[in-house]
Amino acid sequence: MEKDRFQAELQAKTKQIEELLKKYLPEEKGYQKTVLEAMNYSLMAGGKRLRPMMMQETYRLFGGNGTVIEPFMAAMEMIHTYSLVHDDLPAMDNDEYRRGRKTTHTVYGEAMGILAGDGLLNYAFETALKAFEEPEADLKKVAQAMAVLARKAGVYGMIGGQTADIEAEEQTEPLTREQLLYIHENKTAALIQASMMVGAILAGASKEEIAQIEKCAYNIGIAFQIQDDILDVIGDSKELGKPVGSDEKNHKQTYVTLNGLEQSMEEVRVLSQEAVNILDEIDGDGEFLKQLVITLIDRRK
Ligand code: GRG
Repeated sequence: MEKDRFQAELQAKTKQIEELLKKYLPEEKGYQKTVLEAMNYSLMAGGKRLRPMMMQETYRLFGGNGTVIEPFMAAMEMIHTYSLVHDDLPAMDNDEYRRGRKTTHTVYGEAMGILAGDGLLNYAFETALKAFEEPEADLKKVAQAMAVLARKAGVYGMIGGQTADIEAEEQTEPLTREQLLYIHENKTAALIQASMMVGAILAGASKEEIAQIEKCAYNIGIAFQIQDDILDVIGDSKELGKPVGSDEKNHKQTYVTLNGLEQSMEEVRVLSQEAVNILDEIDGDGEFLKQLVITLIDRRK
């Protein structure tokens, strides 16, 4: 796909997702108004909206064309946003900036930061459950998609990865490759896997195809995290909307500190190409999705 057309499509799709998210935002009223404001503040702070985009594109790849995907797209961005809100808390990374603006706890206080994260996680499931109300909803598929969403976000997914990551920060001996891959697979790849798998499931993909997508999203997720670590070294804080150099400051072991910049960049290319090769095997229109994966190789933010 030609670069200009891809960029125009990317912008249009991002805008559509922003509109979709607005549709599902909770109303800021009642005695719990403050937490609702904090949830919406973090959710509407920008961000690339990659996960809902990948979900929708995978849904289309397998021929999906209904609205049943929409509540899941919004839910995925809510789960992703909650993880960022909690990750920024003083007890975790203690960050002041994210997505180019003050972090949620910096604006609303620590207690509200915790509650906004909790609120977003729970509201994500309340939102995803709305898929059952969509006219074309296939109950079994929606239930299967809910199960994937729940598992990949939980202790056998993202929360598990974050736990291992936090403990690894205290580890003085070098992390093993296996340990690092466990962290990357769960902390980062799990939500990308959930996004793409939910898209495939709701579009009616077969068991084998869902497994193919899980592997493809694994590659994308690991590549995405390595690139994130690369950007922490060579990125621009203005473009990123958050400070760089935090891994070095926190003496954090990453793929880059363990393998060097060159090898890390090469790994991002290889993993992304493998992901594209898997998408090539699937019959359907995967052009935009493939271009998106390629673009992420040298993303700057
Ligand atoms: C607190 C349970 C819990 C989990 C936190 C996701 C996470 C785990 C921590 C956030 C920090 C981090 C480096 C996560 C890895 C995934 C990642 C690179 C997230 C950033 O995703 P982008 O670049 O962010 O898609 P935007 O802002 O564009 O949505």
